[in-house]
Amino acid sequence: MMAKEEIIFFLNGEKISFNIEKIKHFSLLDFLREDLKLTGSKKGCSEGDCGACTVVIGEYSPIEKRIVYKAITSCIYPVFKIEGKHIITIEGLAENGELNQIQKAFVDNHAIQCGFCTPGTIMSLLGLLLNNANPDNNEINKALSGNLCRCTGYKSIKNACKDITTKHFKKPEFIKKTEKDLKKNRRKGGKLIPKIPNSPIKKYIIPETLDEALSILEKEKCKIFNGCSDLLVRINKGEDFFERVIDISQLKELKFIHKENNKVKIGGNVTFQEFIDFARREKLNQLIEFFEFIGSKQIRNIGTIAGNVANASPIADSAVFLLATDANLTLRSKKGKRKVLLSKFYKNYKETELKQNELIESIEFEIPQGKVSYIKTSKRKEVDIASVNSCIIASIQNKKIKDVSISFGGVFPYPVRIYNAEELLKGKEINDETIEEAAKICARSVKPISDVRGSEEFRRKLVYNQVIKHFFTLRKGK
Ligand SMILES: Cc1cc2nc3c(=O)[nH]c(=O)nc-3n(C[C@@H](O)[C@@H](O)[C@H](O)COP(=O)(O)OP(=O)(O)OC[C@H]3O[C@@H](n4cnc5c(N)ncnc54)[C@H](O)[C@@H]3O)c2cc1C
Ligand code: FES
Ligand code: FES
Repeated sequence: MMAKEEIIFFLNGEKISFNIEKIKHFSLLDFLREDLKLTGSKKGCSEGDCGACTVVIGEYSPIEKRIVYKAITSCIYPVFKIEGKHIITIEGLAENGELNQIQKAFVDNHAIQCGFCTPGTIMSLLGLLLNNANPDNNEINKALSGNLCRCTGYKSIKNACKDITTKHFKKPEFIKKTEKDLKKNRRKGGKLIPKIPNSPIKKYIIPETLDEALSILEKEKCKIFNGCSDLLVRINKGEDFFERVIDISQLKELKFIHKENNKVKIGGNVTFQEFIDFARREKLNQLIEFFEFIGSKQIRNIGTIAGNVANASPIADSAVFLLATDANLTLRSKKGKRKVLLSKFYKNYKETELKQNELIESIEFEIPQGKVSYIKTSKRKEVDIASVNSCIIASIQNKKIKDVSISFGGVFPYPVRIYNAEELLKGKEINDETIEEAAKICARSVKPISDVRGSEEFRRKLVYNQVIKHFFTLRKGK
């Protein structure tokens, strides 16, 4: 594979070929601010939490077969991902000296507030309106969930958004014009040898095909980069360093969602948002509700489900849900494929079945036929990590529990199923005594640790209370 000398992308409607050697910063935010001197996107946290750095990316979606727009946090987005994409920043919005519709609405509705967060907030709303020109309150709230305001609140910002929708949102001309070019200039792979000062990354490989990716993984020790919503946070904090990287986020062979009868199979680079959009098309409402629990809109636009599972965090939300569905992973290497039950995938804290030459090709699970109840206890509802999270899927007939699965996160070195409580419940009449007994078994079976998110005792109490609350919800039929 030849080393590439330049990357080609679109920036605010303009096609740009940029020499790799001139890229001096690894995150898109630093590239924009420091290398291109576009300082409109702000740096607040560098961890994907505050939304001040939000920009919009336009790209071709192989799933939807059209150009889609996504608000993303540029502080945790590697700059090398921008090849063949349209990067839209606050600087591009005003056209012919006139403020854009969203900017005008912000002025008219006093939504500028502190000013520092405003570019990011405007870009989040642009991402929303480009996909849905007439959003309801819930959709506006979801779009703003990753933009933190600690000065005034969201009332004026939401008023500005509603103001735009009543006046009919028009897609900016420069965005429309770029769409044709974007279809022609799809992303190309290649090997990049960056010369980024103070960065450990010496080789950034973007394979064109899955086969190429597997051959590389077979031959050299490379870190798999996918959405990077975990990895870039750790790199930005100086907690992780990788010399050689293989970016699998655009591999066409991993970008699919299939549904056959009751089974869903998700490719290894499908993002949370791509899955939510699929669930919406298929009217899988329980799944939409669950996946919209995760992160913020910006994070769901980049983070993948396979990455969430592979990262092996004890509180990974999708792993807790998938465990309860008896999900299967297909692990793939140059030598072949193997299927592993998710319940057998985790071996210890951050230790999994995955070998150095393997990647998660797909995740397969059955759409729950029973009722699903998911609880995540965290300090904030949006963009927060759980102290304890759990999922119960139960089929209840004539007040008897026909089938049940119970999974927990945050109470063991990895997400776990509590099989002994499931056994107790199966076939039993659903009443207060049985539920209390199951809650006690769960609380006894877990091995939580004390850390910043809660003491061991607190977590054990949460386990007990979550089981009681799950069955309260399930009995009410919610
Ligand atoms: C602000 C913020 C909020 C968040 N909120 C939540 C939340 O509410 N709930 C939650 O569960 N998580 C949350 N997360 C974490 C979540 O975004 C990640 O866990 C994400 O799903 C990881 O996917 P990724 O594609 O970004 O993985 P990456 O960061 O690219 O990679 C993560 C790990 O997985 C490996 N990997 C990735 N894909 C594969 C593959 N196909 N095969 C093999 N290995 C692979 C990588 O090598 C790496 O070790 C949040 C993150 C941020 C920054
Ligand atoms: S700087 Fe805070 S999310 Fe990027
Ligand atoms: S708008 Fe910046 S803190 Fe409120």
